[in-house]
Amino acid sequence: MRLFFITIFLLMLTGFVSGKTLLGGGEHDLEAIPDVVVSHGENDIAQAWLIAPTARYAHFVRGQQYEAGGVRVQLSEGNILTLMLDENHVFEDRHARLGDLDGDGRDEIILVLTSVQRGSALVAYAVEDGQLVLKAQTPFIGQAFRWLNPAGIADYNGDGTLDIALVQKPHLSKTLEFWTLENGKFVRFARIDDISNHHNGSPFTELSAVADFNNDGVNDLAILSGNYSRLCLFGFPNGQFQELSNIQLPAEGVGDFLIQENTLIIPLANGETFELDF
Ligand SMILES: [Ca+2]
Ligand SMILES: [Ca+2]
Ligand SMILES: [Ca+2]
Repeated sequence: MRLFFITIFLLMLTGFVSGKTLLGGGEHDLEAIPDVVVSHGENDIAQAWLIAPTARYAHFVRGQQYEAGGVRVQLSEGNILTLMLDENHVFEDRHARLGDLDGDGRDEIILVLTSVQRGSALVAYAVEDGQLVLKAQTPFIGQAFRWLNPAGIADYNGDGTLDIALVQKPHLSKTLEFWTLENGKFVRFARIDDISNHHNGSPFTELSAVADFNNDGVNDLAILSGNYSRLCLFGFPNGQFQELSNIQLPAEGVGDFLIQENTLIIPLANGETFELDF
């Protein structure tokens, strides 16, 4: 009996009981990446987080010394599911995003998957038959040490389906792209050059924000110009891709964008913030 309690105690220490319940959620997962960010969902997935830190792909664009080798989710009904990548891949990402991209009431898990030979791609996983399975993927950039950074998930063009904004190669060619799932495949429906949402080596990956900046009832994207000195607002008024606004900043934008009520706040390189009311 004593041995039984000791065993239970040890299992609780490691965070698992019967491999099904993770006590306290992702923050208490000993396999989680350092400084784990846990995403919370309201559909079939309660939590999602990155695990298995590895140094096998030494790109480290965010200034850290690891990438994630796997992702773990806790379903709303309690079960834990884990997906581990092989030696040729990492999740070159900060957190696992949740969103129902195909409107079936179940969340997809949206991540940056990087091939050690071919660079990054955007991927969406879903829970099927009790497993995490790859549902859709954009093409790999095609070269090692080439990255993409997601900028926001929203229904930007107002057609009722969530879309994903991302910047391909935010330190090099700097192209903003909009993708959506169509018949189970990622399709790109808008792009524009000379936009960025990350400084190479910076821990701040969210130099972008989603809100309805022009008050037409559809969410828009705030992001920076390629030289980080201008705030650019993009939207799809009447379904047409447009730059809604382009504003000179007093200094380069450097920190994660924040939205408080109806104010967009951008941390600047001079230590001050730029604020835009909308
Ligand atoms: Ca779904
Ligand atoms: Ca859409
Ligand atoms: Ca809008």
